[in-house]
Amino acid sequence: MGLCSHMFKILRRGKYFVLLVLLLSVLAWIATFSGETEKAVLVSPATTLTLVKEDSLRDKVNTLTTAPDRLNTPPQKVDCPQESPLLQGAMKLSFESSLKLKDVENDNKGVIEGEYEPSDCAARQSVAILIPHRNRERHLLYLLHHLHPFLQRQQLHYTIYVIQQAGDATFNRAKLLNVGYLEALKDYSWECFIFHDVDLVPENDHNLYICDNQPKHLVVGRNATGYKLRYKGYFGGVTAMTRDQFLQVNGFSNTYWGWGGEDDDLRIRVELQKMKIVRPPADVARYTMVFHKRDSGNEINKDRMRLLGRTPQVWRKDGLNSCSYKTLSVERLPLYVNVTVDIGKPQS
Ligand code: UDH
Ligand code: MN
Repeated sequence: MGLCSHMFKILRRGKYFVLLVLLLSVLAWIATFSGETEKAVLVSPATTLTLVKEDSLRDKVNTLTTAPDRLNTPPQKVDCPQESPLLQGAMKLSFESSLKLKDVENDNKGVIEGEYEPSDCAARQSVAILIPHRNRERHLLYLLHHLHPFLQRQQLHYTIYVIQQAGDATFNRAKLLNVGYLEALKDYSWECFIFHDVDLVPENDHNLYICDNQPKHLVVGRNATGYKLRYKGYFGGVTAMTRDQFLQVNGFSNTYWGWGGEDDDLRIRVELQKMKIVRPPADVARYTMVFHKRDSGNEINKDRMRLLGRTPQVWRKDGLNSCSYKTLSVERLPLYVNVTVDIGKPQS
C-alpha cells in the first residue's frame, strides 16, 4: 500500500512535468515562428526598397542576402583595425588634364552612389563628406579622383555629397554646407561630417577623415601658403565635426554671401560652446590647392566683419534651425550624391 501511494505521487508529478515540457515547447515554437515571419517581411522586395534608403550599404547587403529560413543573426564583421594597414603616407599628387569621369568611375568600382564601406571589417566611423559647389567641374573631378581611394585606404564607411548652388546669385558656402548636413541625415544617421572645399586635395592619408571629441581642422598647410596655417584661428577649407558638435553650434550662419567670414563665424560658435579646435600634426595635415582665380559670383563679402561682431548675439537663431531652401534635385550618381538646391539670395 505504501509503495502504491508513493508510485502514484511520482506519476502525478511526472504528469505535471510532461505538461510543463509541452508548454515550454509550444512557447519556443511560437517565438521561433514569429522571428521567421519578421525576417520574411524584411526580404520582401517592396519593403526592402523603402528600407534601403535609410540604411547603410552594410545593412542593404545584409538585408538582401538574408535567407528566409535562416535562424541565426547575420555574422558580425570585426572592427577595422585602429590604424588601417592600407595607408601609404605622403603622396605626390598629379592633376592630369586628360582625366575623365569615366576613368575615376572605373577606378572605384566599390563605390555605389557615392557610398563605400570596407567589405572585410566594420568601419570605425560613418562619415558624410560635404562639398559646396558651383561651376568647378574640373576641380571636382580631381578631388573625386584622389579622395575616393584616400578614404578607402582609411577603411571608412562614407558617402560624398556635392551641394550645388542653383542660379547665379552670390555664392553662399556656409548655407550650402548646412543644406548638405540636413540632406545627408535624411539618408543615414552619419556620426561625422567633413566640410570640404572642392579645390583642396589631401596629400597624406594619415590625415584621418574621422571626427574627434573636439571639432577638428584638417588644413594646417597648403602649397599656396608655404604649408603654414593661414592665420591663428583659421578654421576654413576642410573641417570635421560630429553630428552632435555641429548641432550644438546650430551649424553655420546662413547670412554670409560671397567670399570670407563664414569659417571664422563657425570658429566663434565653437568657442562660445567652450569647445577647442584640434589639428593633426603639420607634416600630415597638408593639402594641394588646385590653382584658381576668384570666381565671379563669389566676390569678397565686405560686410563680414560686422556680421562676425554679432555672432554671439545671433547664433542661436541663425543656423541649422533657420536654414530655408528648396531642394531642386537629388541625383544619385556613381561617385557622389548630387544635391541641387535653391538657397535664395542675399536680402536687401
Ligand atoms: N566654390 C564653388 N564655386 C564658386 C565659389 C566657391 O564651388 O563659384 C566653393 C568651392 O568648394 C571652393 C569653396 O567654395 O573651394 C571656397 O571658395 P574659394 O576656393 O574661392 O575660396 P579660397 O579662399 O579663394 O580658396 C579665395 C579667392 C582666391 C583668389 C586667388 C588670387 N590669388
Ligand atoms: Mn580655393
